[in-house]
Amino acid sequence: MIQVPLDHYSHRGWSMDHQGLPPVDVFMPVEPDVAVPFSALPAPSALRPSRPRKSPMAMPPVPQDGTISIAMVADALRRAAGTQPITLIRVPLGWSGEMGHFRDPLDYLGMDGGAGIGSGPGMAVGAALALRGTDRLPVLMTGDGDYLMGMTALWTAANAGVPLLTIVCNNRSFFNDELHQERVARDRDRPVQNRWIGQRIGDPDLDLAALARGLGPGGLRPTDSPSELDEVLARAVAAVRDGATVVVDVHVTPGYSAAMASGMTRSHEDQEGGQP
Ligand SMILES: Cc1ncc(C[n+]2csc(CCOP(=O)(O)OP(=O)(O)O)c2C)c(N)n1
Ligand SMILES: [Mg+2]
Repeated sequence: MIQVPLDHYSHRGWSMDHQGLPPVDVFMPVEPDVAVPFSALPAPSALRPSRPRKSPMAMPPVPQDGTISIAMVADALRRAAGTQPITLIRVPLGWSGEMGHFRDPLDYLGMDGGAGIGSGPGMAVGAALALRGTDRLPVLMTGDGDYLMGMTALWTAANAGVPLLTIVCNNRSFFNDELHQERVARDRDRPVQNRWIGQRIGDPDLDLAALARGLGPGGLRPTDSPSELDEVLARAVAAVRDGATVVVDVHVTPGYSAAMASGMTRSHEDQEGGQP
């Protein structure tokens, strides 16, 4: 196990930002792309994917109930982009590794260093500005919570003429915290079905694309229909290629990957070694 991080520059010992330190054999405190020349990576087919844990909450790649999953959005985005390389500036928390293979350092820019919800839109505008004039399609795939806490940054993109495609994977919830509340409910023998309280963002549902239009960017009306996805994303990609800042609001099924959901909702007693 080789770890190639610079995380320790942003962590504080007193707050234990680092959380559990992984057991590693080799620690290389440098930028990853300095440490690993891409030619040295094994071909993707040689990498054995880890087997996801089973979780009742895991979002299936293609839901059977006619709703849209994040995996379906990722597939539709690839179809809409065609041969143009995509830079995924951010991915939503429900993203899972198998939803896309990143081969070039510009394929995916990673998360922010501090895990602050609301940082996505601002960082996306900056990244899209840096990519303006290149062959890349700059795409922010974001959760509705991250979008709502920082979306006023999109005015800057409209004002400065920065092409950017924002796809809100709108599960109508701060879903991450529904899972935290579920975990605490389990630990304290409280009703798990109350986990949504204070976290759901619905009733009434928000029109996130209309909010964007109020700031200047283009916003396509919300969609929850798998059959509309291709057409909506094709229109959005065409507009971004013409230089526009565009927001697409896609209603996705709430859920995380199996590994993430089961890790977040295990009670302390369930954890291996019983560590709190
Ligand atoms: C400024 C800030 N407030 C609160 C949190 C705690 N937090 C982490 S994830 C999350 C919910 C994110 O919602 P969304 O972007 O919609 O993603 P989802 O979990 O629904 O996929 C919250 C509130 C945080 N990380 N930063
Ligand atoms: Mg959400």
